Amino acid sequence: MLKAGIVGLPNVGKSTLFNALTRSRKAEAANYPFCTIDPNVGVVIVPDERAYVLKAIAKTNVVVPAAIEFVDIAGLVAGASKGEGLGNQFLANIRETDAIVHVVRCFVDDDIIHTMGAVDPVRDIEVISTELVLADLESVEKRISKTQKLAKSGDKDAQAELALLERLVPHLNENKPANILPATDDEKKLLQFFQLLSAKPVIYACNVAEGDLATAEENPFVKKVADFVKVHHDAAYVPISARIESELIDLSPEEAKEFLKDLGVTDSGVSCSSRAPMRSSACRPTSPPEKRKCVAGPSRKDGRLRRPPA
Ligand SMILES: Nc1nc2c(ncn2[C@@H]2O[C@H](COP(=O)(O)OP(=O)(O)OP(=O)(O)O)[C@@H](O)[C@H]2O)c(=O)[nH]1
Ligand SMILES: [Mg+2]
Repeated sequence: MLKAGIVGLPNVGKSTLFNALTRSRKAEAANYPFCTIDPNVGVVIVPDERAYVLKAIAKTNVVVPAAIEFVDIAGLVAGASKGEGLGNQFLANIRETDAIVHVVRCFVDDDIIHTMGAVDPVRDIEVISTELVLADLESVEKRISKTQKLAKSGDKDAQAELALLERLVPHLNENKPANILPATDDEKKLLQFFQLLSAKPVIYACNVAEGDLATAEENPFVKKVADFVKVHHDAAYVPISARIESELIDLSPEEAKEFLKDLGVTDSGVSCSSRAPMRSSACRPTSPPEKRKCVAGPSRKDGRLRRPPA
């Protein structure tokens, strides 16, 4: 199952979003930094109407929706890779995930503590991204010293590994995440094998104020994130209101739709966030209709994200 880590600065709404995604109140969400220490884990079935279209085409009654495990991780601060804040043990929680949902604060509310002062989502992205890149630089340097001996002995795999690691050093030193390093398909597989934090696909969840959800694309903070990720990171972004989404937990799907319609919103940001890591639905046409299944799952294009077995 695909595992996505919810990361970001402290007090930006990660646990609020986790509760909304998992339709639970499992995670404590409160107005103080480092409220979350141990990670909260929950499994979410991905809403994907395309699977039901395929179900009709394939004449089957069986639809297997995709599922994602979300992990709500403690807040990171500048210097985390060197042990600041809650330290670097939380980087290990991120290492275990396949994709990152990076929550950035795009709402102004003087009552909610911002650990860095004013709202500035691009600065926040850079702070977290730098920590991931610094942690990766350390792992790459350790791996280089381990691989060098084997590469010198003539081991072809070790030589390929070393060549990629040596390209990664200047790239990371320029504060660029590993996921934008130009690489061949084989090198991309190697990158996954290295388990680098900044090599993981990222979705930026722009947490906007309740009143801004309907017009989120015009929100100046969201615009800044959109412009920044287009140029500097190979990543998607989705505007959400973690607070509104968490208020939908107790409503039926029909009531939630009505509620969102009143706010001028057609689709929940939570549906988008959980769908985003999943890019395809698949039908298996080889079997007779009664044995066919519509299986939704992650895209095969990205080496790491695979469809679940039939
Ligand atoms: N006004 C407003 N407040 C929000 C929003 N989302 C979250 N909050 C509030 O921000 C505070 C922090 O939310 P959490 O979900 O606990 O934040 P977190 O990122 O998990 O924080 P840590 O676990 O401490 O890193 C809570 O008081 C939330 O109610 C929002 O969209 N608007
Ligand atoms: Mg939290």
